Amino acid sequence: MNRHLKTESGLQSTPSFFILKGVSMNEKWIENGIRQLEEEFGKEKVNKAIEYLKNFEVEIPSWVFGNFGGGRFGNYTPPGAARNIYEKIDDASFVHKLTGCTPRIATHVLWDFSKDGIEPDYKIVEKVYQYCKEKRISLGAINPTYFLTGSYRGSFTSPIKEIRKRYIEQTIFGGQIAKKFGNNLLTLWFPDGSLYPGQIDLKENYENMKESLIESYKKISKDVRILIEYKLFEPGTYSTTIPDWGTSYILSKSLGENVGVLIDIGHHPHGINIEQIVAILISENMPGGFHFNTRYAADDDHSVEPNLQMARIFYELVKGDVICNKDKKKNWAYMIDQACGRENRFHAILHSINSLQISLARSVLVDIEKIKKLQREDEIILANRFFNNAISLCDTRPIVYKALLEKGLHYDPIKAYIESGYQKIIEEKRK
Ligand code: PSV
Ligand code: MN
Repeated sequence: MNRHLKTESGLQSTPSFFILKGVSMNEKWIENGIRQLEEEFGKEKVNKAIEYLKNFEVEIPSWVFGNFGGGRFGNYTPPGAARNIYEKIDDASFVHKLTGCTPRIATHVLWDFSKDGIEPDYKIVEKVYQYCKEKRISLGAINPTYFLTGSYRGSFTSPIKEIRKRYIEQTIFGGQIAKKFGNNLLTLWFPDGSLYPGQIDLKENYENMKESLIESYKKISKDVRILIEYKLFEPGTYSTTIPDWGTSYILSKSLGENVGVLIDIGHHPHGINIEQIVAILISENMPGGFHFNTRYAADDDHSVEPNLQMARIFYELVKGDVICNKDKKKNWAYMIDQACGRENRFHAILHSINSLQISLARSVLVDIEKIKKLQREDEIILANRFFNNAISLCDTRPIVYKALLEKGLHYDPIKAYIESGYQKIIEEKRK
Protein backbone atom coordinates (compact mmCIF):
# COMPACT_ATOMS: atom_id res chain seq x y z
CA MET A 1 0.00 0.00 0.00
CA ASN A 2 1.54 3.27 -1.14
CA ARG A 3 0.95 5.29 1.98
CA HIS A 4 4.38 6.42 3.05
CA LEU A 5 4.57 9.55 0.97
CA LYS A 6 2.86 12.57 2.39
CA THR A 7 2.96 14.99 5.29
CA GLU A 8 -0.20 16.54 6.62
CA SER A 9 -0.74 19.34 9.04
CA GLY A 10 -3.16 22.21 8.84
CA LEU A 11 -5.90 24.25 10.30
CA GLN A 12 -8.22 23.61 13.12
CA SER A 13 -11.87 22.70 12.61
CA THR A 14 -14.55 21.66 15.09
CA PRO A 15 -17.64 19.86 13.86
CA SER A 16 -20.28 19.48 16.52
CA PHE A 17 -20.67 16.10 18.20
CA PHE A 18 -23.57 13.98 19.32
CA ILE A 19 -23.80 11.97 22.48
CA LEU A 20 -25.41 8.66 21.74
CA LYS A 21 -27.08 6.55 24.38
CA GLY A 22 -27.90 2.89 24.35
CA VAL A 23 -31.09 1.83 22.65
CA SER A 24 -33.48 -0.89 23.64
CA MET A 25 -33.91 -2.27 20.09
CA ASN A 26 -33.00 -5.91 19.71
CA GLU A 27 -32.63 -6.35 23.45
CA LYS A 28 -34.64 -9.56 23.29
CA TRP A 29 -32.36 -11.01 20.64
CA ILE A 30 -29.35 -10.10 22.77
CA GLU A 31 -30.80 -11.66 25.93
CA ASN A 32 -31.69 -14.89 24.09
CA GLY A 33 -28.20 -15.05 22.71
CA ILE A 34 -26.66 -14.53 26.14
CA ARG A 35 -28.80 -17.31 27.56
CA GLN A 36 -27.67 -19.75 24.88
CA LEU A 37 -24.03 -18.87 25.45
CA GLU A 38 -24.50 -19.32 29.20
CA GLU A 39 -25.96 -22.76 28.60
CA GLU A 40 -22.94 -23.81 26.60
CA PHE A 41 -20.07 -22.03 28.35
CA GLY A 42 -21.50 -21.22 31.78
CA LYS A 43 -22.64 -17.96 33.33
CA GLU A 44 -19.26 -17.25 34.86
CA LYS A 45 -17.44 -17.37 31.53
CA VAL A 46 -20.04 -15.21 29.80
CA ASN A 47 -19.86 -12.59 32.57
CA LYS A 48 -16.09 -12.71 32.38
CA ALA A 49 -16.21 -12.08 28.64
CA ILE A 50 -18.54 -9.10 29.17
CA GLU A 51 -16.13 -7.69 31.79
CA TYR A 52 -13.16 -8.13 29.45
CA LEU A 53 -14.99 -6.25 26.74
CA LYS A 54 -15.90 -3.44 29.09
CA ASN A 55 -12.22 -3.03 30.00
CA PHE A 56 -10.68 -3.59 26.59
CA GLU A 57 -9.06 -0.55 25.00
CA VAL A 58 -7.40 -0.23 21.63
CA GLU A 59 -5.57 2.68 20.09
CA ILE A 60 -6.60 4.01 16.69
CA PRO A 61 -4.17 5.55 14.20
CA SER A 62 -4.42 9.14 13.03
CA TRP A 63 -3.64 7.95 9.50
CA VAL A 64 -6.81 5.91 9.13
CA PHE A 65 -8.84 9.11 8.80
CA GLY A 66 -6.67 10.80 6.19
CA ASN A 67 -6.55 10.85 2.43
CA PHE A 68 -4.83 7.60 1.61
CA GLY A 69 -6.18 5.74 -1.34
CA GLY A 70 -4.28 7.62 -4.01
CA GLY A 71 -1.54 5.94 -5.92
CA ARG A 72 -1.71 4.62 -9.46
CA PHE A 73 -5.31 3.50 -9.58
CA GLY A 74 -7.70 6.41 -9.63
CA ASN A 75 -6.45 8.67 -6.84
CA TYR A 76 -9.69 8.47 -4.92
CA THR A 77 -10.33 10.15 -1.58
CA PRO A 78 -13.76 9.44 -0.10
CA PRO A 79 -15.93 12.43 0.80
CA GLY A 80 -15.36 13.80 4.28
CA ALA A 81 -11.86 12.37 4.79
CA ALA A 82 -9.88 14.36 7.37
CA ARG A 83 -7.52 16.92 5.83
CA ASN A 84 -5.19 17.52 8.75
CA ILE A 85 -4.30 16.30 12.22
CA TYR A 86 -7.02 18.37 13.87
CA GLU A 87 -9.76 16.82 11.78
CA LYS A 88 -8.26 13.42 12.46
CA ILE A 89 -8.55 14.14 16.17
CA ASP A 90 -12.18 15.21 15.69
CA ASP A 91 -12.85 11.88 14.02
CA ALA A 92 -10.93 9.83 16.57
CA SER A 93 -12.79 11.57 19.35
CA PHE A 94 -16.11 10.75 17.70
CA VAL A 95 -15.11 7.10 17.33
CA HIS A 96 -14.32 7.04 21.05
CA LYS A 97 -17.75 8.52 21.84
CA LEU A 98 -19.35 5.71 19.86
CA THR A 99 -17.25 2.82 21.16
CA GLY A 100 -16.04 3.93 24.60
CA CYS A 101 -12.86 1.92 24.05
CA THR A 102 -10.56 4.09 21.93
CA PRO A 103 -9.36 6.86 24.25
CA ARG A 104 -6.02 7.32 22.47
CA ILE A 105 -4.88 8.24 18.98
CA ALA A 106 -1.53 7.06 17.62
CA THR A 107 0.39 9.66 15.63
CA HIS A 108 3.22 9.71 13.11
CA VAL A 109 5.78 12.41 13.83
CA LEU A 110 6.33 13.68 10.28
CA TRP A 111 2.75 13.21 9.11
CA ASP A 112 1.16 14.89 12.08
CA PHE A 113 3.73 17.21 13.68
CA SER A 114 5.66 18.63 10.74
CA LYS A 115 5.20 21.35 8.13
CA ASP A 116 7.56 19.90 5.55
CA GLY A 117 7.74 16.17 6.23
CA ILE A 118 11.41 16.55 7.13
CA GLU A 119 11.66 18.29 10.49
CA PRO A 120 9.32 17.73 13.44
CA ASP A 121 7.90 20.87 15.02
CA TYR A 122 7.49 21.01 18.79
CA LYS A 123 4.96 23.88 18.53
CA ILE A 124 2.62 21.71 16.47
CA VAL A 125 2.88 18.98 19.11
CA GLU A 126 1.88 21.43 21.85
CA LYS A 127 -1.04 22.70 19.79
CA VAL A 128 -2.20 19.19 18.95
CA TYR A 129 -1.92 18.17 22.59
CA GLN A 130 -4.16 21.08 23.64
CA TYR A 131 -6.64 20.21 20.91
CA CYS A 132 -6.75 16.60 22.08
CA LYS A 133 -7.60 17.82 25.57
CA GLU A 134 -10.53 19.84 24.21
CA LYS A 135 -11.73 16.75 22.37
CA ARG A 136 -11.30 14.50 25.42
CA ILE A 137 -8.91 12.15 23.75
CA SER A 138 -5.22 11.46 24.47
CA LEU A 139 -2.13 11.02 22.40
CA GLY A 140 -1.08 7.39 22.32
CA ALA A 141 1.89 5.73 20.63
CA ILE A 142 4.30 8.14 19.02
CA ASN A 143 5.70 6.81 15.74
CA PRO A 144 8.85 8.48 14.47
CA THR A 145 8.59 8.63 10.67
CA TYR A 146 11.55 7.10 8.87
CA PHE A 147 10.10 6.76 5.38
CA LEU A 148 9.57 10.24 3.92
CA THR A 149 11.96 12.48 1.95
CA GLY A 150 15.62 11.57 2.26
CA SER A 151 15.31 7.94 3.36
CA TYR A 152 15.65 6.31 -0.08
CA ARG A 153 18.95 4.74 1.07
CA GLY A 154 17.56 3.84 4.48
CA SER A 155 17.09 5.74 7.74
CA PHE A 156 18.94 4.21 10.71
CA THR A 157 21.12 2.23 8.29
CA SER A 158 21.75 4.96 5.73
CA PRO A 159 25.38 5.13 4.58
CA ILE A 160 25.03 8.92 4.86
CA LYS A 161 25.92 9.94 8.41
CA GLU A 162 23.86 13.14 8.30
CA ILE A 163 20.72 11.19 7.42
CA ARG A 164 21.28 8.71 10.27
CA LYS A 165 21.80 11.61 12.66
CA ARG A 166 18.58 13.30 11.54
CA TYR A 167 16.56 10.12 12.21
CA ILE A 168 18.25 9.46 15.55
CA GLU A 169 17.36 13.00 16.61
CA GLN A 170 13.77 12.47 15.51
CA THR A 171 13.63 9.28 17.56
CA ILE A 172 14.89 11.06 20.68
CA PHE A 173 12.36 13.81 20.02
CA GLY A 174 9.66 11.13 19.73
CA GLY A 175 10.74 9.73 23.10
CA GLN A 176 10.44 13.18 24.67
CA ILE A 177 6.95 13.78 23.37
CA ALA A 178 5.87 10.25 24.28
CA LYS A 179 6.83 11.04 27.87
CA LYS A 180 5.52 14.58 28.07
CA PHE A 181 2.38 14.41 25.95
CA GLY A 182 1.72 10.74 25.21
CA ASN A 183 1.36 7.48 27.12
CA ASN A 184 5.08 6.70 27.34
CA LEU A 185 4.98 4.55 24.24
CA LEU A 186 7.28 4.86 21.25
CA THR A 187 6.76 2.49 18.31
CA LEU A 188 9.45 2.13 15.65
CA TRP A 189 9.15 0.85 12.11
CA PHE A 190 12.01 1.20 9.64
CA PRO A 191 11.72 1.03 5.85
CA ASP A 192 15.39 0.07 5.61
CA GLY A 193 16.46 -2.80 3.40
CA SER A 194 17.45 -3.56 -0.17
CA LEU A 195 16.04 -4.46 -3.56
CA TYR A 196 18.71 -6.74 -5.03
CA PRO A 197 21.23 -9.24 -3.71
CA GLY A 198 24.62 -7.58 -3.55
CA GLN A 199 23.14 -4.07 -3.26
CA ILE A 200 24.12 -3.70 0.41
CA ASP A 201 26.29 -5.55 2.90
CA LEU A 202 23.71 -7.38 5.00
CA LYS A 203 25.89 -7.64 8.11
CA GLU A 204 26.96 -4.00 7.99
CA ASN A 205 23.34 -2.97 7.41
CA TYR A 206 22.20 -4.81 10.56
CA GLU A 207 25.07 -3.38 12.60
CA ASN A 208 24.24 0.18 11.53
CA MET A 209 20.66 -0.41 12.67
CA LYS A 210 21.81 -1.71 16.04
CA GLU A 211 24.24 1.15 16.55
CA SER A 212 21.65 3.82 15.70
CA LEU A 213 19.12 2.15 17.99
CA ILE A 214 21.61 2.08 20.87
CA GLU A 215 22.52 5.72 20.31
CA SER A 216 18.84 6.73 20.41
CA TYR A 217 17.99 4.48 23.36
CA LYS A 218 20.71 6.03 25.53
CA LYS A 219 18.99 9.41 25.28
CA ILE A 220 15.42 8.24 25.84
CA SER A 221 13.87 8.08 29.31
CA LYS A 222 13.57 4.52 30.60
CA ASP A 223 9.93 5.27 31.48
CA VAL A 224 9.22 5.19 27.78
CA ARG A 225 8.43 1.75 26.41
CA ILE A 226 9.93 1.20 22.97
CA LEU A 227 8.47 -1.42 20.65
CA ILE A 228 10.36 -2.47 17.54
CA GLU A 229 8.21 -3.52 14.61
CA TYR A 230 9.40 -6.06 12.06
CA LYS A 231 8.31 -6.57 8.48
CA LEU A 232 9.30 -9.19 5.95
CA PHE A 233 9.14 -6.94 2.88
CA GLU A 234 8.33 -3.44 1.61
CA PRO A 235 9.83 -1.20 0.59
CA GLY A 236 12.74 -3.67 0.50
CA THR A 237 11.90 -6.56 -1.81
CA TYR A 238 15.09 -8.58 -1.37
CA SER A 239 15.80 -7.72 2.28
CA THR A 240 14.46 -5.64 5.11
CA THR A 241 16.76 -4.83 8.00
CA ILE A 242 14.32 -6.12 10.63
CA PRO A 243 12.49 -8.89 8.74
CA ASP A 244 11.10 -10.99 11.59
CA TRP A 245 10.30 -11.21 15.28
CA GLY A 246 13.63 -12.92 15.99
CA THR A 247 15.57 -9.91 14.77
CA SER A 248 13.28 -7.58 16.64
CA TYR A 249 13.72 -9.72 19.76
CA ILE A 250 17.51 -9.69 19.55
CA LEU A 251 17.59 -5.93 19.03
CA SER A 252 15.19 -5.37 21.94
CA LYS A 253 17.37 -7.52 24.19
CA SER A 254 20.51 -5.69 23.20
CA LEU A 255 18.92 -2.34 24.06
CA GLY A 256 17.59 -3.40 27.44
CA GLU A 257 14.85 -2.50 29.85
CA ASN A 258 11.40 -1.58 28.56
CA VAL A 259 12.06 -2.49 24.92
CA GLY A 260 10.05 -5.14 23.11
CA VAL A 261 8.53 -6.54 19.95
CA LEU A 262 5.71 -5.05 17.92
CA ILE A 263 3.72 -7.53 15.84
CA ASP A 264 1.84 -6.23 12.82
CA ILE A 265 -0.45 -8.91 11.41
CA GLY A 266 0.31 -8.01 7.79
CA HIS A 267 4.07 -8.17 8.10
CA HIS A 268 4.50 -11.94 7.88
CA PRO A 269 4.78 -14.56 5.19
CA HIS A 270 1.54 -16.40 4.46
CA GLY A 271 0.47 -19.06 6.89
CA ILE A 272 2.70 -18.03 9.78
CA ASN A 273 1.49 -19.05 13.22
CA ILE A 274 1.29 -15.62 14.89
CA GLU A 275 -0.28 -16.93 18.10
CA GLN A 276 2.80 -19.07 18.64
CA ILE A 277 4.99 -15.96 18.38
CA VAL A 278 2.77 -14.39 21.05
CA ALA A 279 3.15 -17.44 23.30
CA ILE A 280 6.94 -17.37 23.03
CA LEU A 281 7.22 -13.64 23.71
CA ILE A 282 4.96 -13.94 26.76
CA SER A 283 6.91 -16.91 28.04
CA GLU A 284 10.13 -14.91 27.67
CA ASN A 285 8.60 -11.91 29.47
CA MET A 286 9.28 -9.74 26.48
CA PRO A 287 7.20 -6.54 26.31
CA GLY A 288 4.96 -6.73 23.28
CA GLY A 289 2.36 -4.97 21.23
CA PHE A 290 0.06 -5.40 18.27
CA HIS A 291 -0.79 -3.57 15.11
CA PHE A 292 -4.10 -5.17 14.22
CA ASN A 293 -5.41 -5.39 10.67
CA THR A 294 -6.37 -8.06 8.15
CA ARG A 295 -4.11 -9.26 5.38
CA TYR A 296 -5.12 -11.18 2.28
CA ALA A 297 -2.27 -10.71 -0.17
CA ALA A 298 0.40 -8.91 1.82
CA ASP A 299 0.48 -5.83 4.03
CA ASP A 300 -3.00 -4.83 2.90
CA ASP A 301 -3.85 -2.80 6.01
CA HIS A 302 -7.50 -3.74 5.69
CA SER A 303 -10.05 -3.54 8.49
CA VAL A 304 -9.80 -6.26 11.09
CA GLU A 305 -12.19 -9.12 10.43
CA PRO A 306 -13.32 -11.53 13.13
CA ASN A 307 -11.30 -14.35 11.60
CA LEU A 308 -10.16 -17.40 13.52
CA GLN A 309 -6.53 -16.41 13.79
CA MET A 310 -7.57 -13.23 15.58
CA ALA A 311 -9.43 -15.22 18.25
CA ARG A 312 -6.50 -17.62 18.65
CA ILE A 313 -4.15 -14.68 19.13
CA PHE A 314 -6.44 -13.26 21.81
CA TYR A 315 -6.55 -16.66 23.52
CA GLU A 316 -2.77 -16.52 24.05
CA LEU A 317 -2.98 -12.92 25.24
CA VAL A 318 -5.77 -13.72 27.71
CA LYS A 319 -4.00 -16.84 28.98
CA GLY A 320 -0.78 -14.85 29.37
CA ASP A 321 -2.63 -12.15 31.33
CA VAL A 322 -1.23 -9.36 29.15
CA ILE A 323 -4.62 -7.97 28.18
CA CYS A 324 -7.14 -6.19 30.43
CA ASN A 325 -4.83 -6.85 33.37
CA LYS A 326 -5.62 -4.56 36.31
CA ASP A 327 -1.88 -4.06 36.72
CA LYS A 328 -1.63 -1.95 33.57
CA LYS A 329 2.14 -2.28 33.32
CA LYS A 330 1.70 -5.96 32.47
CA ASN A 331 -0.52 -5.26 29.49
CA TRP A 332 0.83 -5.28 25.96
CA ALA A 333 0.11 -2.28 23.73
CA TYR A 334 -2.89 -2.72 21.44
CA MET A 335 -3.22 -0.63 18.34
CA ILE A 336 -5.01 -0.78 15.04
CA ASP A 337 -2.79 -0.06 12.05
CA GLN A 338 -5.10 0.44 9.17
CA ALA A 339 -5.04 2.62 6.07
CA CYS A 340 -8.16 2.86 3.96
CA GLY A 341 -8.49 3.19 0.22
CA ARG A 342 -12.09 3.43 -0.99
CA GLU A 343 -13.85 2.51 2.25
CA ASN A 344 -15.72 4.95 4.45
CA ARG A 345 -13.19 5.65 7.19
CA PHE A 346 -15.66 5.31 10.06
CA HIS A 347 -17.26 2.11 8.84
CA ALA A 348 -13.76 0.69 8.45
CA ILE A 349 -12.41 1.56 11.88
CA LEU A 350 -15.65 0.70 13.69
CA HIS A 351 -15.71 -2.64 11.89
CA SER A 352 -12.15 -3.30 13.12
CA ILE A 353 -13.04 -2.50 16.71
CA ASN A 354 -16.13 -4.71 16.56
CA SER A 355 -14.11 -7.57 15.06
CA LEU A 356 -11.53 -7.32 17.84
CA GLN A 357 -14.29 -7.42 20.44
CA ILE A 358 -15.93 -10.47 18.85
CA SER A 359 -12.55 -12.24 18.82
CA LEU A 360 -11.65 -11.28 22.38
CA ALA A 361 -15.00 -12.58 23.63
CA ARG A 362 -14.45 -15.91 21.84
CA SER A 363 -11.04 -16.30 23.43
CA VAL A 364 -12.33 -15.63 26.95
CA LEU A 365 -15.00 -18.33 26.57
CA VAL A 366 -12.41 -21.10 26.26
CA ASP A 367 -12.24 -23.05 29.52
CA ILE A 368 -8.49 -23.17 30.06
CA GLU A 369 -8.59 -25.85 32.77
CA LYS A 370 -10.74 -28.17 30.67
CA ILE A 371 -8.60 -27.83 27.59
CA LYS A 372 -5.47 -28.46 29.66
CA LYS A 373 -7.03 -31.68 30.89
CA LEU A 374 -7.66 -32.82 27.30
CA GLN A 375 -4.09 -31.89 26.43
CA ARG A 376 -2.74 -33.95 29.33
CA GLU A 377 -4.84 -36.89 28.19
CA ASP A 378 -3.46 -36.45 24.64
CA GLU A 379 -6.98 -36.13 23.22
CA ILE A 380 -5.89 -34.47 20.01
CA ILE A 381 -9.16 -34.09 18.14
CA LEU A 382 -11.27 -33.66 21.27
CA ALA A 383 -9.02 -30.80 22.39
CA ASN A 384 -9.27 -29.23 18.96
CA ARG A 385 -13.08 -29.56 18.90
CA PHE A 386 -13.39 -28.18 22.42
CA PHE A 387 -11.15 -25.23 21.55
CA ASN A 388 -13.06 -24.46 18.36
CA ASN A 389 -16.44 -24.52 20.07
CA ALA A 390 -15.48 -21.13 21.48
CA ILE A 391 -12.86 -19.92 19.00
CA SER A 392 -14.61 -20.59 15.73
CA LEU A 393 -18.14 -21.90 16.12
CA CYS A 394 -19.82 -19.61 18.58
CA ASP A 395 -21.53 -16.30 17.94
CA THR A 396 -20.30 -13.75 20.50
CA ARG A 397 -22.20 -10.77 19.13
CA PRO A 398 -24.68 -10.84 22.07
CA ILE A 399 -21.73 -10.46 24.47
CA VAL A 400 -20.34 -7.53 22.50
CA TYR A 401 -23.74 -5.84 22.31
CA LYS A 402 -24.42 -6.38 26.00
CA ALA A 403 -21.06 -4.92 27.02
CA LEU A 404 -21.72 -1.82 24.92
CA LEU A 405 -25.22 -1.40 26.32
CA GLU A 406 -23.91 -1.77 29.88
CA LYS A 407 -21.49 1.05 29.14
CA GLY A 408 -24.43 3.23 28.11
CA LEU A 409 -23.56 3.08 24.42
CA HIS A 410 -25.44 2.09 21.29
CA TYR A 411 -25.09 -1.68 20.84
CA ASP A 412 -23.99 -1.20 17.24
CA PRO A 413 -21.59 1.73 16.79
CA ILE A 414 -21.73 1.50 12.97
CA LYS A 415 -25.49 1.88 13.07
CA ALA A 416 -25.10 4.74 15.55
CA TYR A 417 -22.62 6.37 13.20
CA ILE A 418 -24.95 6.14 10.24
CA GLU A 419 -27.81 7.56 12.30
CA SER A 420 -25.70 10.35 13.82
CA GLY A 421 -25.50 12.57 10.75
CA TYR A 422 -21.76 13.06 11.35
CA GLN A 423 -20.92 11.96 7.81
CA LYS A 424 -23.06 14.71 6.30
CA ILE A 425 -21.47 17.33 8.55
CA ILE A 426 -17.90 16.41 7.68
CA GLU A 427 -18.68 16.14 3.98
CA GLU A 428 -20.00 19.68 3.98
CA LYS A 429 -17.23 21.05 6.16
CA ARG A 430 -14.39 19.32 4.35
CA LYS A 431 -15.38 19.89 0.73
C1 PSV B 1 4.54 -0.09 8.00
O1 PSV B 1 3.96 -0.81 6.97
C2 PSV B 1 3.57 0.16 9.12
O2 PSV B 1 2.96 -1.06 9.50
C3 PSV B 1 4.21 0.82 10.30
O3 PSV B 1 3.58 0.45 11.49
C4 PSV B 1 3.96 2.26 10.04
O4 PSV B 1 4.14 3.05 11.17
C5 PSV B 1 2.53 2.20 9.55
O5 PSV B 1 2.52 1.03 8.73
C6 PSV B 1 2.03 3.42 8.85
O6 PSV B 1 2.55 3.54 7.57
MN1 MN C 1 2.28 -1.40 11.55
